[in-house]
Amino acid sequence: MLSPISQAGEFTDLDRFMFESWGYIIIPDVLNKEEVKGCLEASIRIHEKAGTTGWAQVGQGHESEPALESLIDHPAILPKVRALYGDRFVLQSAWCTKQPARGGMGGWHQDGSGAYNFNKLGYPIPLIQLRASYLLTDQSEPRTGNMQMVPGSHRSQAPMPDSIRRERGDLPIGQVICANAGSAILFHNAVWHRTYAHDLDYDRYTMHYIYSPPWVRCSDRFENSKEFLQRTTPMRRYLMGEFERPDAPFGQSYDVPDEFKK
Ligand SMILES: O=C(O)CCC(=O)C(=O)O
Repeated sequence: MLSPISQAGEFTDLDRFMFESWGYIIIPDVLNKEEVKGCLEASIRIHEKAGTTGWAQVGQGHESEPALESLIDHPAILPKVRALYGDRFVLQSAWCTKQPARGGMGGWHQDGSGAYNFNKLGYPIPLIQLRASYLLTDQSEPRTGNMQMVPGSHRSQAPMPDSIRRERGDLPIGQVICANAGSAILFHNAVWHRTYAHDLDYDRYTMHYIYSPPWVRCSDRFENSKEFLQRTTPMRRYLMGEFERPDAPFGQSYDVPDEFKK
């Protein structure tokens, strides 16, 4: 099966071509077994603490769970984000998604804002929420709570038909992403996607890190924990998006971390 397979680290010319053509790339084996285990246990803890039931998302887990914090600036992915955005971007949100055991098909959607749809901004829909999704359970077979994506749909001027959306129906060009736990998917907000069915008897967890230009408001948190800002690294603090605004709106005065100055 065709697949936009990439590698950890540098965003190569081929990565760029695949990302522009399909709207996403898949990076296998980003996390080792120990890291997957740590992130999965952390994910289960934050959902238990939040008392979620059914399909659910919990944000801001990076503040309380070191394993989830370590993915914010993962060296396999951050160079790719930087290659797409330049030096000024923030972590707009970090959502841990649970697809419960024997969960059904999710709804097709593009990422963005229902309050002001990104397709109103122009064509092609700009890159405003670049998502890195880390699979924390095995999804190497279909119907294991995979992500399903429509390749190239970030450039479609036609919407997905309402009938398909209403019925959560299949379409001939949807790719069910099959990848091991520890793989990551990097994708454009405008790609049509959904959660695929999960037939097995355990809950599926995926960690989504969403990177945006510095002027986009965060959606998983009203404010950053002061304690977290104090104790975390300069790079992670930078990605939390706290910058002085008055004299230079929209992040112009946002000093980049030392790593970006090298
Ligand atoms: O985790 C998933 O299965 C999908 C999450 C998703 O599509 C979203 O948050 O937009």
